[in-house]
Amino acid sequence: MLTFYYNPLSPNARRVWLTLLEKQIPFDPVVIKMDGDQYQSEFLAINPFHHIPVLVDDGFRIVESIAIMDYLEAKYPDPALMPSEPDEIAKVRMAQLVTANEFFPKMIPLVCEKDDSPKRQQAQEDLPLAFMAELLGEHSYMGGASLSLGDIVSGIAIQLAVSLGVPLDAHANLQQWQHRLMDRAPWQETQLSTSDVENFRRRVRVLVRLRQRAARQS
Ligand SMILES: N[C@@H](CCC(=O)N[C@@H](CS)C(=O)NCC(=O)O)C(=O)O
Repeated sequence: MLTFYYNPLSPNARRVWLTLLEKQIPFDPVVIKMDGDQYQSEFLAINPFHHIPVLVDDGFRIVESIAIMDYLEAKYPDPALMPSEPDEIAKVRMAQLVTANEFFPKMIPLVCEKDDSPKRQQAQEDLPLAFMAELLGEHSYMGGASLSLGDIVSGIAIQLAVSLGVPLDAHANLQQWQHRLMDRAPWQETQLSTSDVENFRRRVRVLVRLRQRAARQS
């Protein structure tokens, strides 16, 4: 049996949660509260980087959401969430990596700054939405005709940006794609409510302050 360490508010954990649900893989859920649980020695023994998600499969421990998704895809190939054509594979990887390396870091001010802050406005303008819209093009999904691991990673980030007030009006294809994703039962099951988003914002602000304090002390 798979043991999945996560928190329903965590977008990185939601990547794995959605992969498990889309593939209908049974798992034992363990909720990590993220208010200090992640620094307990019991959890640090599982992930020394104090992050969720973590997956443990019969004693085999995997950290890093994208590595876990790759593991699940290799071990449970049906339904496939990776295309097989070289250009489609590249698009799925771009959707994942541009989200993780370019999109998510630029979202931090959207989460942490007050609603009327100029830094927040700037962050909104800096989000690479035009790139993501171009990547999707006229296709139904990032990797072509069917849902992929690229849609899971980028779809979660763009959905979170929208719930933080970012409009998608300039990108009709991204809007339609978001509706397509939200028609799926696993996406409905794991969607954050308005109060969840506020809770998430509060938790991230605390984490950012804790990291700044740790950096000043080192
Ligand atoms: N690169 C990691 C990042 C994981 C990550 O940052 N998780 C956050 C929750 S979304 C976390 O566990 N934060 C707790 C902490 O930093 O102490 C992944 O993709 O799995």
